[in-house]
Amino acid sequence: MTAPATHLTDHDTGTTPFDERVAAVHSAAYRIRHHALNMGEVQGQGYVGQALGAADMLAAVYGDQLRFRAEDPHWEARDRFLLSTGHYAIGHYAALAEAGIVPVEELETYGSDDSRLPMSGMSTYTPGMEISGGSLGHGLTIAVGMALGLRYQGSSARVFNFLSDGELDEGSTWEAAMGAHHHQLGNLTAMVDINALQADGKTDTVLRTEPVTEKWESFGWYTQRVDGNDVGALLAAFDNAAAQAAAVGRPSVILCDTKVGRGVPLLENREKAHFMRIEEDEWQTCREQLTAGYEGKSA
Ligand SMILES: Cc1ncc(C[n+]2csc(CCOP(=O)(O)OP(=O)(O)O)c2C)c(N)n1
Ligand SMILES: [Mg+2]
Repeated sequence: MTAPATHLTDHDTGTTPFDERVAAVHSAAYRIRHHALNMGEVQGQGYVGQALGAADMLAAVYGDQLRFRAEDPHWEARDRFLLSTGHYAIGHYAALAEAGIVPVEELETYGSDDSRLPMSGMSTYTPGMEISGGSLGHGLTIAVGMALGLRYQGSSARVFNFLSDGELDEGSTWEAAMGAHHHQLGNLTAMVDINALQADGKTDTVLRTEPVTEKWESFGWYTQRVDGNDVGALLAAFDNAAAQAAAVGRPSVILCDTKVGRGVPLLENREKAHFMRIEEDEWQTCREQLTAGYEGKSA
């Protein structure tokens, strides 16, 4: 019997040139966006803008950073990816499909009765979904406990927590940030999607959280802020975070400025972008715009 295949990162192999890694993640992000559009079309609406905005972050973490076994999502030594923002599940499912953890054919069941892919991420439904994260502000608290627990067990697995900028409104996020520093959780990396948007409008009109970088630094975290739609910048930041990773040390945060609807001009400037309604005849245009932009960029 052959051993199950482990998804090895560049840190394990140290062989893949940086530009090849960027190209691989860039094309994975394109497929994630494509999947998200197809899934959104089933419902006619949804959190499509977030999936498009965060696709590069998701592609980078699943394609280049996480250690996992696609056919064994509970493999004990896996790195953990915690989706704090349950409403981003559509993008996460697309990334899980790209990673081979969820079959691509299953994506069309998104949001349907009896589907393993409900609208909000649920750990009991979906392989690879570590937590049920829809109640915002709890993901990082769980990540802290998990990172501490893994360290007690002597595991070298890392914990990645995906947060949104809206979650920076939550006191529990900052309690967790303090706890992570107190316990010196060098095995924890937070990635924050700063898309400047929340359910009630633009982030700076709901609750001004800036200066975000200085806040995380003052909480003792190794802090980097990058263009979250620039794959090269993302991978460089993840490499820096990986180089810092240790059983005992500073936790890392990567603050990612992204654009809602990224890659589909029709959706990039849409009003009411938090939960988009997209007309029946617009989905094909979205896909065409996505592909045109991708081919233009990679030509
Ligand atoms: C504790 C909690 N409060 C409120 C909500 C309702 N809610 C769902 S999404 C959302 C917006 C949060 O901001 P963000 O995740 O940045 O929004 P997006 O970028 O997706 O528009 C809110 C307030 C929730 N899910 N959990
Ligand atoms: Mg937001």
